[in-house]
Amino acid sequence: MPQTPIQTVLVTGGAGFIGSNFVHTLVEERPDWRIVNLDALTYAGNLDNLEAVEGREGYAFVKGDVCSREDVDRALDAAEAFGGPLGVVHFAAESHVDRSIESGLPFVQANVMGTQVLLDACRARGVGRFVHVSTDEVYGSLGKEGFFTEETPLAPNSPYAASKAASDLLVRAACHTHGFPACITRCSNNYGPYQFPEKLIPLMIANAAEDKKLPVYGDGMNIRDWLYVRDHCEAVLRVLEDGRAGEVYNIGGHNEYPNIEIVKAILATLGKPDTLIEYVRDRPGHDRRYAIDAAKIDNELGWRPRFTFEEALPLTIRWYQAQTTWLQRVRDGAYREYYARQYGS
Ligand code: NAD
Ligand code: TDX
Repeated sequence: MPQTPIQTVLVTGGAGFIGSNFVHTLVEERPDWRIVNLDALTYAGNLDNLEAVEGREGYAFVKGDVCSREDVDRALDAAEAFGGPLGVVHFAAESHVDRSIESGLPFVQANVMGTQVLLDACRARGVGRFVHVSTDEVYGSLGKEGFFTEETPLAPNSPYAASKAASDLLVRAACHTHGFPACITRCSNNYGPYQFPEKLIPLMIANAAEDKKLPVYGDGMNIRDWLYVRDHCEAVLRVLEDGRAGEVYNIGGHNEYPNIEIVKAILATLGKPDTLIEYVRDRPGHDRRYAIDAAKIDNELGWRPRFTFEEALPLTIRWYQAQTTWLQRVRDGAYREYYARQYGS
């Protein structure tokens, strides 16, 4: 039995890539729970991702900014109206490293300020469970050997990673000072359905499908530890139900690949030639390698990934191939019309 019998979940950033997958995971795995989704619908928020749950009893969407106490209170009101013990899962963030290199301030605003506003509001309501969804990037970059554990010192290298590390420290402080019952999760790179095609895997699939060049940064030998998004969502759910307050849980799949191998695997699956690959200028400050030691969440909460890369990468490629309309609407901006149609402007 879960230590806290949650009945309602407030999800922030539920219209984004991982947040929308988490909403779908909850609908499937906890069909009795009520869900409130608070999302500002930035360029990365897409209600097309949630068409299947729109109108469902026990689901409510609140358009709002986590930086606004008024918006957060509205979402908490909606969650309290559903009743029962409440848990909060905080996904909302600016999430793309390249954008943070262009301009760091929106990252400080959404990721740092937004997290503090949310913490204050949740604490004032006596929220009993809170999961802060963070990233392995807060640990910085690894050499050829070793893994990030929960004890690895924070050494973020991009403005994105620094803003996430700052938000982690604010959550930590809320736990330490106020006894606020939060957990922090730090996950490696996700892939799967509904990922905005600015990130490596969906960008490469979309470009290859149109015979466009596939831009690989630097020498293509930077390594990421890839995890299927459904596995991440199930890990977050385990932490929400049974994580120990004040603890950090790393989430990863022991699934390291250099970028160039991912790109070549995508081309091979789509039957496209390697000549589409174009090596381009490296990302400034580009972290060389991420790799997660996920022993703690395995030992304490019994979570480990269900999907192998060999099955889930082709699954993901097929999903994008089948969802040409979704992809087209994201790429030409039409996905933004959904909100106006559904909710009025
Ligand atoms: P995403 O960019 O796809 O989605 C972010 C969502 O948050 C969007 O729906 C957006 O509209 C919303 N949002 C942004 N600013 C907001 C604000 N101020 N108020 C309310 N909503 C706001 O991101 P993602 O890839 O789904 O990542 C979700 C979370 O998981 C982030 O916190 C990210 O740091 C973390 N994470 C992501 C990965 C990954 O590989 N994508 C890995 C580890 C951790
Ligand atoms: O066009 C590209 N070419 C390329 O070579 C892009 C977009 C990326 N890359 C490289 C950079 C990275 O080494 O691919 C790797 C993955 O890049 P991204 O998809 O941008 O992910 P990353 O920077 O690793 O960060 C992601 O994982 C951790 C998410 O975007 C973060 O939100 C998460 O915290």
